[in-house]
Amino acid sequence: MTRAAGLRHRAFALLVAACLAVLAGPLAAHDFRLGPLRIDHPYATPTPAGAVNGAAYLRSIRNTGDAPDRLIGASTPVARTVEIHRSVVDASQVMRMRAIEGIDLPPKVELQLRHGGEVHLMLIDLKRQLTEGDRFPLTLRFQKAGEREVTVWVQKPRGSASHPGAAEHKH
Ligand SMILES: [Cu+2]
Repeated sequence: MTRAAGLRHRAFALLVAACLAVLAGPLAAHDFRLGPLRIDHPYATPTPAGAVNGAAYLRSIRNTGDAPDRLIGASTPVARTVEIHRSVVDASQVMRMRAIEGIDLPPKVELQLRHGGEVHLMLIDLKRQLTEGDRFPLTLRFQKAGEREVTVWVQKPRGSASHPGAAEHKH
């Protein structure tokens, strides 16, 4: 085999491997782009019947650009309002959530906004129950990049409890 043919062969093998990896993925994923921002797999955990609030997450958000941006808000037709929350452990070791004004997205940095993490999007006053398999739109608002509607998949995350404190969340 010539060197060029060998390289082509190798490239093809990698392509096949990549395709197989996608097909074999345990969970399908979805992602969105807005300018330099890459928003990977928005999801929400199912809510119990009658729950007032829910929580939405992003598997990751990456700023591939050279300038900082900031996530400053969100809205969805399934809730009256959306707040960006940070979980903090207070002096008596109780986990509490408080609303924050935004999330900084420094250039070339990938952040995770996953369940069990520090930051989440709180869906306040749900208009309907979120059940597994559901999808709903969520509009994310960024300081520089503007707005992007993404689709949120409602799914039970593997091996996790539900949103800590969601049930007793008060405003
Ligand atoms: Cu919260």
